[in-house]
Amino acid sequence: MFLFLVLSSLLCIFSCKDETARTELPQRIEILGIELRKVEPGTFAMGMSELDERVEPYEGVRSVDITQAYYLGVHEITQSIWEKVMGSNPSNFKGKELPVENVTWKESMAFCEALNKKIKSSQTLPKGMRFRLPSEAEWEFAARAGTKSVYFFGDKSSSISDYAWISDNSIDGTHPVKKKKTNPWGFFDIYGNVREWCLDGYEVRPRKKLIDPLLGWKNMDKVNRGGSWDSCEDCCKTGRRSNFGEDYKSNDVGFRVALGMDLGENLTHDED
Ligand SMILES: [Ca+2]
Repeated sequence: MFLFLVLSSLLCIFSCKDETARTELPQRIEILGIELRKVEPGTFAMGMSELDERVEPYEGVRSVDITQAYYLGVHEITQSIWEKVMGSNPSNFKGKELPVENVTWKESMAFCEALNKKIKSSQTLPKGMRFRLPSEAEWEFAARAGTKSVYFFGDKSSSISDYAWISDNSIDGTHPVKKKKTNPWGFFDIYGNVREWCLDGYEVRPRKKLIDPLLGWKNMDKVNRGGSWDSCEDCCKTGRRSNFGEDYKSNDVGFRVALGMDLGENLTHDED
C-alpha cells in the first residue's frame, strides 16, 4: 500500500509538473504583427515513403521526437513585418501583406536576430525562447498536424487549391498571406505562396531515431519546404525537401519564423 502511495505521488508530481509547463505557455502569441501558434511536443514520422534508393537517404521516413514545445508563425513573414524589422523591402512582388521574398537564408537568419534585438526588452516572450527559423523537423511536424497522408488534407492533390497558391492558380506571383484554408493546426500557406527556409542544411538523414534534430548545420546548402506559387502539386507534398545555397535568392523563396529554445545551432547571442 505504502509503495502504491509513493508511486502515485511520484506520478502526480511528474504529470502535474508537465501539466503546469503546458499551461504556463499561452496558445497564441502576437508580436509586431507576427501571429504565432504553440506546437506541443510529440513524435511523428518525417519524410516520404516508396522512394528511389538514391533519394531515400535524403527524404526517407525517420521517426522524430520533438521534446519541447515551440511556436511557429501562423503565416509567412510579410513585407510589412520585414520592413518594420529591417527597414527595407527586397521583394520582387510588392505589397504589404504579400510574403517577403527574394531573401537568402542568411538574410532570413539576420531578420530573426534583428527581431530578437528589437524586442529584447519585452517581457512577453516565454523564458528561454528566441526567434529563429524553424528546424526542418519542426516545420514538417506542424505542417503534418498529426496527419500521415501525402498532403495534410489527404493522399490526392485534387483539393490543393483550397489551401495553396501554386502554379495552377497563382497567376505567376505571390498572394497576400492567410487567404486560403489553414492546415488542421491553423497554419496558412504551408504549401505554396513562398517556399520556406528552414534551419537545417541539406544532408543525408541518419537511419535512426532523431530527437530534436538539426541536421547539416555546417552545410552551405540549406533546406526549404512547402513549394511555392511557381510549383506543381507534387513539389508541395508535406515530406518533400528542396534545397538552395545559403546565398540563393528568388522571387518564390521566403520564410516563416519559429519561437523556441536553441537547438544547438550556435547562433550569436547578445546577452547584454
Ligand atoms: Ca509557403
